[in-house]
Amino acid sequence: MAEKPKPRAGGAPVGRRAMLGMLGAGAAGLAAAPYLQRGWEGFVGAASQIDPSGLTGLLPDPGGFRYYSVVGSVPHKDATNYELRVDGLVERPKTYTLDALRAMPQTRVVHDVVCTDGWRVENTPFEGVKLADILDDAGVRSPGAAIRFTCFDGAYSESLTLEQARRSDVLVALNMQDKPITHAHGGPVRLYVAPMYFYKSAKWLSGISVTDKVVPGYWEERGYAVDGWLDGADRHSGAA
Ligand SMILES: Nc1nc2c(c(=O)[nH]1)N[C@H]1C(S)=C(S)[C@@H](COP(=O)(O)O)O[C@H]1N2
Ligand SMILES: [Mo]
Repeated sequence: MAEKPKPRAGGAPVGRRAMLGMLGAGAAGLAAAPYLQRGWEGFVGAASQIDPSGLTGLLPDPGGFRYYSVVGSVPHKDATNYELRVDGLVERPKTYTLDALRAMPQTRVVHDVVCTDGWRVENTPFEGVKLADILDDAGVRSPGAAIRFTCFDGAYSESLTLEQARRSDVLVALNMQDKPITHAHGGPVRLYVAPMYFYKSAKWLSGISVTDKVVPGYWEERGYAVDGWLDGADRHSGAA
């Protein structure tokens, strides 16, 4: 699997230790800012704004996850303003509120989370609406064959084939580790594709569009495999 492209600052490559040192200096400056009152997420969000290269992804959070975003700042959304738009090659285009998603049958999937950068968080529960149920609600029409996911960060995108999207271990997730998904982890709603590397699990999910063929997503345009199967994944099982 290709690595994320190496970021550059001022034209010169910045090593991981150098960047972490710079972040350390930045953290001292941030101590006076209100960010720290928001705890770890506020710090990481703030640090990512002074670190457009994205290397804040190297900061481990207490749960073993690392924060990733391809943009510096992402709007916060909650039940008052969150919307998920389902459109493209469907019979019934539809927009879901957070409450509407909460009212649908919920499925819980427990699986290891694995990033291509080498970290793993074992046995992580995610819970939400099966993507298959949302697709059935909208009614995929011919020649629909794939899904394009978009995000309210305004930049990230992902894709799945229709067959992958209909698996019962692919969720429009509302909970992670049995709590509502935090903003830092892509809340209030993120995609969760249990049998694939975590880059397939788009954070801050806002759009599900049925397309006639796979449209490569953000990292896929930058060299990642479109099929992000984990080693040992059962590629043809419909089940979790
Ligand atoms: N919108 C969005 N979704 C994203 C990403 C991103 O940068 N933006 N990064 C992906 C990658 S590479 C990983 S490993 C996970 C990280 O999720 P986390 O920040 O909750 O640990 O989100 C995936 N989904
Ligand atoms: Mo990742």
